[in-house]
Amino acid sequence: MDVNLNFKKALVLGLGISGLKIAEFLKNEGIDVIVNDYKKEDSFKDLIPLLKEKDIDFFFGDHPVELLQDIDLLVLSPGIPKTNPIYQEAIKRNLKIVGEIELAYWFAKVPIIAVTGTKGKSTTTTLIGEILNGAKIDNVVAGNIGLPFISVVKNLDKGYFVLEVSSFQLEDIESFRPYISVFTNIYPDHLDRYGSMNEYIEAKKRIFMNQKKEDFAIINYDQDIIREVVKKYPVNKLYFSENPIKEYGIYFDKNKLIYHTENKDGFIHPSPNGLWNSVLLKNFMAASLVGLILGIDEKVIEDVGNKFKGIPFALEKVDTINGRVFINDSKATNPISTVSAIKSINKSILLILGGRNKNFDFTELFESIKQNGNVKHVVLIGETKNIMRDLAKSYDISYEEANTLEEAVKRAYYLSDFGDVILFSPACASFDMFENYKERGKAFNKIVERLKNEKI
Ligand code: UMA
Repeated sequence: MDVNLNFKKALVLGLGISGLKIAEFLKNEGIDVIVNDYKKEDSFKDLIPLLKEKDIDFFFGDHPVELLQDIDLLVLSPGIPKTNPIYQEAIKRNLKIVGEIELAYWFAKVPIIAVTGTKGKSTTTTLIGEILNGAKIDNVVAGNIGLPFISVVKNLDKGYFVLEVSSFQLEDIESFRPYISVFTNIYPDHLDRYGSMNEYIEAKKRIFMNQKKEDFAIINYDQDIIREVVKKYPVNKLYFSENPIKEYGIYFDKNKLIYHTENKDGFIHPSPNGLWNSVLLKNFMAASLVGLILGIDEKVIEDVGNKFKGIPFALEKVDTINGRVFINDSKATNPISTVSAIKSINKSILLILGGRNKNFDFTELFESIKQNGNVKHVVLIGETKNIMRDLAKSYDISYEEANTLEEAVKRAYYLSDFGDVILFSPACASFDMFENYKERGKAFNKIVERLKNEKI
């Protein structure tokens, strides 16, 4: 659609990657812009020359309501909570308030496939992009995955946007209407922003709120709560499940994914080496349904499943050395993620654990390791070594300690047998030994590469 924004001056709250792209976009549309962030000016010294060059006004260090003077549009970055004083005042004044996703949506010329859920959003979004690529359908993958929608919304005239959308982003939509929505799952999360699980669900379910009967929703059948929530929307519903279902959708049965849609029934038979864990398989089921709705050939979908290695540092399959599979889950910066990683792997595991101590209680993690029974040994690194050593002892879990990640990987390799998985899922932040989880992940991959080349 051709849009003419009828606003004179916008206030953009938050100057992270979304805020900057929103401000630049609005400025290009001929609107005066002021950006406001509660961090001190010092944090933005590299950005200020760019803001000045683009004639974007700024105010840092606080969120004073006086900034609303002359403003007729307030745009929120996703990380701005609704307790923000400027937001509260703007509501009182009945000002137009939108989030980045809504603003971008006004300019989108192609249909949208939007993925939400607590876990697996990025993986599912990436898989959908890969399936569209495989079918040679134009697409751009963006959103919460790390690329603001607003920064690419003018890049496509045909094909699809494949967007990862967070609950934060969904809070501030109004007309945003995906052609296909995907709801991967829901677990307690962001409870610092939402007072209760109910509030969190309220935000997430907005993904369906503008969908019509010609649109599609792809839903996790195995969570009653999501099935219940989607019921009242007029959208076409397709489900994915670990067990046989009668409804339209896809399920896992005897190494095959059986699908049943309005137009077609059939199966997809991905190689177990490709989709090697149950979480990934479920994400793939959801992505496959998108492919099937769009009429993409099963073989193309299957091929994506067979080649997919996972997204970087999130249960990423790095390599196989002498029958040992090395998995990089550096993104697991809390115990819950590591528990979920262990549960998703149906093989014997050597687990590398530990990092910055963020005062987590690791009891549940060790309880889970004990109960699950598939972790045969843990190698401990980082600041949490002492706490984890005590827990390993008290749960009678075989463990040892290492001084560096490299030493840990070598020890795990040494202790492993053919067919084992060496899983690096630290359950902690990385800041004791690395700059961030990505650097930590890269370091792990390099160690595995060196190990393969027998340089260590
Ligand atoms: N800020 C304020 N006042 C506040 C809170 C924050 O001024 O009350 C400022 C901060 O000082 C900072 C800026 O706002 O300078 C950050 O804005 P933001 O938190 O909205 O983050 P962005 O950099 O714009 O990135 C956002 C998403 N971040 C969040 O939702 C927290 C990114 O998702 C997303 O990739 C990006 O937009 C592009 O769409 C990250 C994320 O953690 C990966 N998402 C959460 C998740 O996945 O669980 C929802």
